[in-house]
Amino acid sequence: MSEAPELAAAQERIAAAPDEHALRQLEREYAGVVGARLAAIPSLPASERRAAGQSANLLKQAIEAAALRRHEALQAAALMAERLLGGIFDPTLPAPKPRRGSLHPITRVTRELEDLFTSMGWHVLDGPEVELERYNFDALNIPRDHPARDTMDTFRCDAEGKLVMRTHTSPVQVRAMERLKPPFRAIVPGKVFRNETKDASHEHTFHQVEGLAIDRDLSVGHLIGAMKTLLRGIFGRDIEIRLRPGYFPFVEPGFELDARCPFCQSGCSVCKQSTWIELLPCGMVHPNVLRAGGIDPEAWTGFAFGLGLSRLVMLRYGIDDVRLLLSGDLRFLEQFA
Ligand code: FA5
Repeated sequence: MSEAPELAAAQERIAAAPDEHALRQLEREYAGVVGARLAAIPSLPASERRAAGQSANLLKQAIEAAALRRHEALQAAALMAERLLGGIFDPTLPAPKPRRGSLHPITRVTRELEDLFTSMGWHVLDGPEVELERYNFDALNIPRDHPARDTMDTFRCDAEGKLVMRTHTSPVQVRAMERLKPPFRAIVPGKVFRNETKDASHEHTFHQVEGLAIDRDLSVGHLIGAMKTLLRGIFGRDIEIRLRPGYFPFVEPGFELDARCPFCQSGCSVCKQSTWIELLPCGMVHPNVLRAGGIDPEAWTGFAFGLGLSRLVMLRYGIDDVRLLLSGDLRFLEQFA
């Protein structure tokens, strides 16, 4: 047999070896062939020995190279098979389910409150988060040198101090009066900002819901009725309330409304053992504020409230740290899915 067809046949058989076992058998077979050739060299005439040695070596090298190529090909195929069967990539499997998001607890409670109030004929209004100082303070009966400005640590947006990040949703009271013809009732859910040190119950960015009703002859009785309806909507049952005097320059009289703790009978950590929770500052709209909104205080009256929505959401879901609400932490948010 001449060398070339012999080599080609060996390479072809090795390239077709179906698996590692068959490949090893062929390697052994050809090692035997090469070994026999080399062993026969001493018995050959001296003139043929050199060529016989070269031919045997050529065969040996060609077989080793072909075996290595086949070995690598078999390994790659085995790896691919493992991937396909081992589930790393299986084109026939159904696609993984997309991760579903959920409504933020603040969004949920806001929507509930919007449903509750719109069902009673209230408007839902919006206002700018970057606010004119005039609306945030002056029009609310808080002039420049008024000490109440100090209680709301303000982020200022320009050197003259004309633009501020609104410190409460109350500026929308005056904006609403400018926009709507009395009588009207409106709530304003929204984000507010204060340059405060953060702790478990204080955030620099938090949510409030402002409420404003303008009509003829409104009284504290109407205010209390509206607050009771609000709390019934939030907690799903009647909640006992009490009013304490509270000072806000834009209401007169002003109150702090406390609700009987909905979580206990005789004191718990939520109500700090007092059985009352401070929930809702509110009051009758000050005549100066009505005037600033273009409404005649001789003809019209109003009541307003400023619900601390972030704290309400904490109460509702038993969240013990306000900083979690806007943390963007998925471990926290996924609990509301
Ligand atoms: C006000 O912001 C008044 N505008 C509320 C008001 C409206 C009174 C209408 C009368 C009539 P106050 O600063 O107390 O008031 O804030 C209202 C509520 O916001 C508080 O009761 C509290 O629940 C919440 N709050 C205040 N500061 C923070 C804070 N740093 N982090 C989270 N919640 C806060």
